[in-house]
Amino acid sequence: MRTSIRKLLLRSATVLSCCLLVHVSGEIFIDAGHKEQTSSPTCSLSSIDQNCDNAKVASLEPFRERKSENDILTTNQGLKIVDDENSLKAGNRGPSLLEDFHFREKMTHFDHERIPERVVHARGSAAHGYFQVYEPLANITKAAMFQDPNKLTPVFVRFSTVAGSRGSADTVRDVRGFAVKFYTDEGNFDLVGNNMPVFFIQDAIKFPDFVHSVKPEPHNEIPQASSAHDTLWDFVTQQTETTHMIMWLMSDRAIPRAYPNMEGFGVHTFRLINEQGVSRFVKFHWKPKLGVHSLVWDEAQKLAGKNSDYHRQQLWEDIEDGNYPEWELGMQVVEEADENKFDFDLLDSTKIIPEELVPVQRVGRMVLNRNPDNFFAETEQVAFCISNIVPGIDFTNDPLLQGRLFSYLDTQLLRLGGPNFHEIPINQPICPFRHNNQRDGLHRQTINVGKTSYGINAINNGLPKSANKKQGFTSYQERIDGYKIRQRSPSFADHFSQATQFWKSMSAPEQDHIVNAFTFELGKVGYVVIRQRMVDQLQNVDGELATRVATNLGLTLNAKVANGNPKSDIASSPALSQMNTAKDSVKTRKIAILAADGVDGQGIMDMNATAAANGASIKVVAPHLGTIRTSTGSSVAVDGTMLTMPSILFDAVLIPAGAASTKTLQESGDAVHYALETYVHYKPLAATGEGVDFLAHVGLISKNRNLPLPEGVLTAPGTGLSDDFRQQFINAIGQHRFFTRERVNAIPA
Ligand code: HDD
Repeated sequence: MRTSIRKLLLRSATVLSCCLLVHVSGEIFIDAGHKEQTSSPTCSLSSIDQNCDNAKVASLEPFRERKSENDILTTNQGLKIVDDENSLKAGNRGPSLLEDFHFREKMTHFDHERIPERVVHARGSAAHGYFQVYEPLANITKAAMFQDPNKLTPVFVRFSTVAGSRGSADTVRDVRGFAVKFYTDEGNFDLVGNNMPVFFIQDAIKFPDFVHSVKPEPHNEIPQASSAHDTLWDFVTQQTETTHMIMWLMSDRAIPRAYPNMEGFGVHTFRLINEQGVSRFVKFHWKPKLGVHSLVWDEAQKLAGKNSDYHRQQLWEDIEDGNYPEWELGMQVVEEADENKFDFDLLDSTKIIPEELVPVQRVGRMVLNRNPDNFFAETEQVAFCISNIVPGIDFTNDPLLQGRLFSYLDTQLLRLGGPNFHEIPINQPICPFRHNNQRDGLHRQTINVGKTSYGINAINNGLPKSANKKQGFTSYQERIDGYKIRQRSPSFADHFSQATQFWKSMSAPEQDHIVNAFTFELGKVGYVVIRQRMVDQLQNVDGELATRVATNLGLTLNAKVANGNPKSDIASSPALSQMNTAKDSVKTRKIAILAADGVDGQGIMDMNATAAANGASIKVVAPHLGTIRTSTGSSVAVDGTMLTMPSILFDAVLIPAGAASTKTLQESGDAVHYALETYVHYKPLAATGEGVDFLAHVGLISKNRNLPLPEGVLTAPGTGLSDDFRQQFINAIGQHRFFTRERVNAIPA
């Protein structure tokens, strides 16, 4: 009789498979099968506001294609099609006939399938979810979505890279877009942010220049999705206001481990307005429950080739696996009276408000729990507009924000083909929204009725009538008094202090990564003069940083740099360092078990149970696919080979006991590389029994077992994994990386 004892978690990175580890009279073998990809639960129309917790998802239901076994192929006009394999021809070998309406319909539709990709943020992926406030925030805002802790406001969130095209790699060094569309009862509110809290420029009029400089160069469209080229650094060294953001771009924030490991920021200072009309300034933050973690640069580059969908796929799989990504919404609230108390301007988007000055209050949470049904219909056609606002929130005079208020609507008109893009299902609000006198235009869906399409009218009783001030949106009545000028405010003049603060706030390994990033990027710049200019610019940030980058580039510091004396009294901001992030969870972490025939099966089972209990997952990686035999003669299903599941897809590696398994691994260059690569990417490595010999064989630990182990390397004798050992390994995986582990330069990678 077969007794199922454990389900091995076995979603491979590319194939969805599952297998069952079963015991038959003391033997372990594997019952492998393919799990059909389940579609996410849908809400029917009748369940809106009842059983379905997401009114937006429910509202999409009428637009969803319904497939049935009785479906017959038709044209778009409903004509049933008999032959979809052959075009209409004059004779067997004759020319095709213009009369072939079916061919023409099929071909013209195909020819018109593409729309312009976003001019920036073209590469992205998205998910549905909800936002829930913890406590009513009536004292600071009247926005309905912030009043009721029992209310789930639907959201659609799109993450993106900035510079690359739609088909570019996920793991490139870049800013990540973090755009949230809240479908509130008062209309859509779009918080279109990034994973970095500042921006490259202070005034929107420079945006086309900045984007042209970072995009592939116009003469040959090289390089794709990379800032490491002449034009970006030419621009950066002409515009010192970019310096703070460049520090973020050169930091580990630009190569996140996964979208759920990123912070998000609204960047600008916005306003919150309460029922009494009192306005306060606010900066929005998204704080990830799983902490802020990053890849290392070598790994990010390899992933760009070996799995260019790395972030997209993880987001998809996390949601399919029920590991719903979650963030807390944070607010830094500043009283109007305090507007001028900072040594930077709140309206300057190249500045943060250090969390140590104004703490981030966590006011609610956002959970992403449903993948889209169709990439184009939802993720591609979603149109974020920073001008989508609700009562209780308002804009400020930040000149970057003001320019964005124009650009987003404008860009959707081109991308989505006209003024009716709000009617595309994913963009429709879930509250009444078509009551106005706008009419017609390309692809209009609404059938407006009646005779009047103007206001004020008498024929239709003046309908639709305007909202009263309590119901609708009114702009905050800020007094404006000034001359019409084209000029940057003197309060925007300090371009370096916060760049210095960022540098000072980094731990030593994070600083090393920044130096390496500058070295890489500037090393790809063909003009020595631009490299030198950047080094000069860095002298305004920190002398040591400038010196280290200059040395790597074979340059010397220029003694004549203007203002080359960064302020010495700038306090560090511990909140900026990823070293201080949450490290208490291994949820979604992936562990490779490197094994071959003769492996200790108990070790695999123990690790599987521990990983699953902690929200992590394992994959058995072996020299070949199929199954491997354990030391007791049973079988274990292999999830992938070292070729298809390289170490860069994992957060940690375990090499279990087993004399024969270890011997095979020692003789395999791929296995040796696997371990070394894991080590130089600072990941936790664990080994038991003979697996420990393997680590010694590849030189990662000393053959003298009495010497201390490198950080994040764990070993234990014997077979199986003791409770203590499992816990230590889980703790190590929680740390994510051991950046303080000494880098072994002799190891290639
Ligand atoms: Fe932007 C897209 C974020 C400045 C003009 N932007 C876009 C997206 C994000 C951001 C996340 C992708 C939205 C999506 O997923 O569809 N942008 C930002 C942030 C900025 C910023 C955080 C600075 C604080 N952007 C900015 C400026 C301008 C634009 C200054 C122009 C004046 N952004 C656009 C755009 C895009 C866009 C051209 C391209 C595609 C789109 O809007 O829908 O309008």
